[in-house]
Parts: sequence; structure tokens; C-alpha cells
Amino acid sequence: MKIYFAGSIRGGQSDTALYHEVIEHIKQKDTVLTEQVGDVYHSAKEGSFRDDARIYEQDTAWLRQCDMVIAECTTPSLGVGYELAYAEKLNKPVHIFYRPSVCSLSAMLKGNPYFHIHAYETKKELLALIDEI
Ligand code: 6IA
Repeated sequence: MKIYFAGSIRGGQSDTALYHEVIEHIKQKDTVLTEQVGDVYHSAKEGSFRDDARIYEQDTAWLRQCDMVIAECTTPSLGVGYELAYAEKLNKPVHIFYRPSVCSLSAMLKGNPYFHIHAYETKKELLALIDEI
């Protein structure tokens, strides 16, 4: 399967290393289109309009191509919120993961029955839930 993994970049990068581990785990069996989300070395600084336009075009093309969206939403991100709504409009299956001990997930996600919402606390739990889906 082609997986679109979504996670915060400019919204905050405190979970980037976790995204990287999740992406590596998914890659054992499937293809992840958005590996850069777990790139611990890239900087989330303001980019040029041209760079940002290229990112938008590429990411929305990948959303149209993917078979499933997996999003880690503990760190709130405008970009991830946009991607989730875009995926819903395309009728892509969307699985959202978050740690309730750290964040209160937006009602716009939690209240939408379209989304599959998964609460977890440990990395072990997260990877096991991903294996299940
Ligand atoms: O608003 P955010 O930056 O937190 O949005 C994060 C989401 O938007 C991720 O799920 C990505 O799919 C997408 N996204 C945002 N920035 C980038 C990006 N930037 N490259 C690819 N996808 C992105 C690269 C360098 C940049 C951080 C300067």
C-alpha cells in the first residue's frame, strides 16, 4: 500500500524522531510517500514561496495517489489539519493517532465519524495499533 504519513513540521517538531521510527516501521511492509516528515535534520524555518508552492503541489499529488493516510496529531499542525480534510474529500481511509496525556485532540477531528481515531501512550502501543490497521 502507498501510505501518506502526516505529522507536524512548522507546527512544532518535538515528535519528529517518533515520526521517523513510525515511518521506518511502516516501510517494512508498505511504501511511505512522505518520508521527509520524519527527517530529523530538516529545518522547519520559513521557506521561499516557490519552495512552499512545490511542497503543496507534491503533497496534494501524493494525497491523491495514496491508499491510506496515517497521521500523528499529538503536536497540532495547520498543515496536517488541511491534509486530513483534503483526504476526507477524496474518500481516503484516514487513521489519526494521538497521546491524550499530552494533548486534547481537536473536536473537528474527534467529532468527525469519518476519521478512525486511536489514542495511545507508548511507542510500543502505537506500532502495534499500526500493525493492526
Ligand atoms: O503546518 P505544518 O508544517 O506543521 O504541516 C505539516 C504537514 O504538511 C506534513 O504532514 C507534511 O506532509 C506537509 N509539509 C509541510 N512542510 C513540508 C515540507 N517541508 N516538506 C514536505 N511536506 C511538508 C520541507 C522543508 C520545510 C520544513 C522548510
